[in-house]
Amino acid sequence: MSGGNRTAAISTLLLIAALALWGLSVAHTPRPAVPPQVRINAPGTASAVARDSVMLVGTISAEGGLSEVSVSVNGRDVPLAGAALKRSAGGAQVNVRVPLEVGDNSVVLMATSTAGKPAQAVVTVERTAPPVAPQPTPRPVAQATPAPVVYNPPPPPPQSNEMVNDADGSVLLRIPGGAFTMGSSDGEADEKPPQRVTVQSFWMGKYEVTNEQFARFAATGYVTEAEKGGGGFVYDGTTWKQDESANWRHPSGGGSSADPRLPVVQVSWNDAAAYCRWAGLRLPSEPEWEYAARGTEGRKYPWGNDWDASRCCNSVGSKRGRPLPVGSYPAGASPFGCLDMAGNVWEWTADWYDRYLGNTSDESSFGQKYRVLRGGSWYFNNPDFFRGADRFGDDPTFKGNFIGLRVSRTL
Ligand SMILES: [Ca+2]
Repeated sequence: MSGGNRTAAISTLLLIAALALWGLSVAHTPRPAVPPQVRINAPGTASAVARDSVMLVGTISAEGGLSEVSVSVNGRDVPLAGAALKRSAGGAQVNVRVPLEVGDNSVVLMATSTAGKPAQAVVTVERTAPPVAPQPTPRPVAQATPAPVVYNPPPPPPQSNEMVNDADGSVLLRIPGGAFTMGSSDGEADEKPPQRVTVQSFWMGKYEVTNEQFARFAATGYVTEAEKGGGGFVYDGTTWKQDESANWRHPSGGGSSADPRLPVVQVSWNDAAAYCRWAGLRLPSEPEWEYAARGTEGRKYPWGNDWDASRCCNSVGSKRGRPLPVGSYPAGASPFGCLDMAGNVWEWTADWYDRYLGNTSDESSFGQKYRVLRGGSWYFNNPDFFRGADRFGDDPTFKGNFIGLRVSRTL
């Protein structure tokens, strides 16, 4: 083959190869896809009427599915557990009360579609009256001679980490805000996926509410749902029964009586919420409850990561079959000092039993049907139910001799 022919042959081969590659690219390159869109509909401004918080309401639509949703205020993450985030097939509804600190001026709602398409909306916070940062009291400078006559105001009392609520006598512990990992990766399906959650400082009941305290509320004329008719569930360690004579005054029905030291039971969620309103308190949110029980290090149980039946009122390996006076297990205290957060009575929380962000289980109980119970109860014989991450939902009208409440209060 001559040099000219060789050159012509190579050129022909290159042309064929180029045409083949072009053909391949034409055959296999999909039409340029329009990336699935994610849109956020949220107001541009929101009024902080209460000065220390603002309601953020927004609608997210995501073509092809929604992956992540998050809310932050001036760079701090805001928890979106429970009723704060309602997912649907085409997106989600966000409805969350955002706690504010001094200087906070914007809330950012972010969303990402399953195809990775991000969107965000910035909501400017308008305050009706700006909060005033507490100013340290200026201390007079000591003078040498001549000694001036100065009035030294008494120092402010040290900030107490414990207080008693006047209306109901609840002992409240100051829970310093912080971040922790809520949920778990190896527990029940409804605890997944674990997520970092930031909790603002708040007050939490040191003990479950007692019969002595509930009697003060009942003295105002309040009648519980069990007393209005139907009674409540009674478990005696062996058999279950719906007992029409059971109510908080007669926890196990019939002739049983309410020991003032014992946690109140046979109260529905509605009763528990009414008690809190009367006392000027509120039920803890799920993140608050779990944070108070597990601490910043996310303990499995209030006292640590290993099951210890001697640290809480339970029926694991025994037939205890009854609750005990609140605070009977000081060695079972949570990192913040709350007692009986595992065992004794199950505790109502404020939140609906709903899906955690990113949870994919087919749990049909999720939604605004059931209220969350936390901490397990005296009759359980499985250590898993005493874990701080364990969740359960029950009808807001349900009552039994194993369910009570713990109070909390905004700082
Ligand atoms: Ca408890």
